[in-house]
Amino acid sequence: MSNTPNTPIVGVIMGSKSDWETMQHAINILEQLGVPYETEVVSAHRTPDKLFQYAEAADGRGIEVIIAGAGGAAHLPGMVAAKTHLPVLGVPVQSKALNGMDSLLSIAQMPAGIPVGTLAIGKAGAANSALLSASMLSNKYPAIKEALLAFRKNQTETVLDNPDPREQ
Ligand code: RP5
Repeated sequence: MSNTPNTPIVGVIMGSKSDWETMQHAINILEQLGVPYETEVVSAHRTPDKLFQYAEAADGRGIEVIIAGAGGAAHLPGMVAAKTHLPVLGVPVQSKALNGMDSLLSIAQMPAGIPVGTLAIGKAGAANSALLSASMLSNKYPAIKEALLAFRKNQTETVLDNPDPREQ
């Protein structure tokens, strides 16, 4: 059990600024839960050397979980996972050409030995990547556990308090 550090413990990277529209939903949840994070663009194809440097240095800088979002030929999460033992959560960004099926299959179908925890396509996957990060960190950091449990309780109560589907 530890106090939540002031320095980032979750790294949220994405292949392009165009992924921000999706990945901001991960950031929103991390902020709600008080999880220290960092975020930046790291492209598997356009900045491959930066990808290697980021993945190799992450553990030493105190990062405990990496969330990687990418679309299309989405090699970012898998290549990051290949260069670090840290858990990597992959978010398939919904591509224009193939609606994210390309992203999903690129990220999910890893060879045995190098896992990527693959989330759903798009906004739901981004939000859930942050919630899953919080779950992974919750037994070490009591404040994150408390925030996560409160988030879930509030979500449940909101649904129970509004059972009429005709009312928005
Ligand atoms: C991937 O290619 C990115 O993750 C993004 O989803 C996709 C398109 O990138 P842009 O052409 O919009 O920069 O590398």
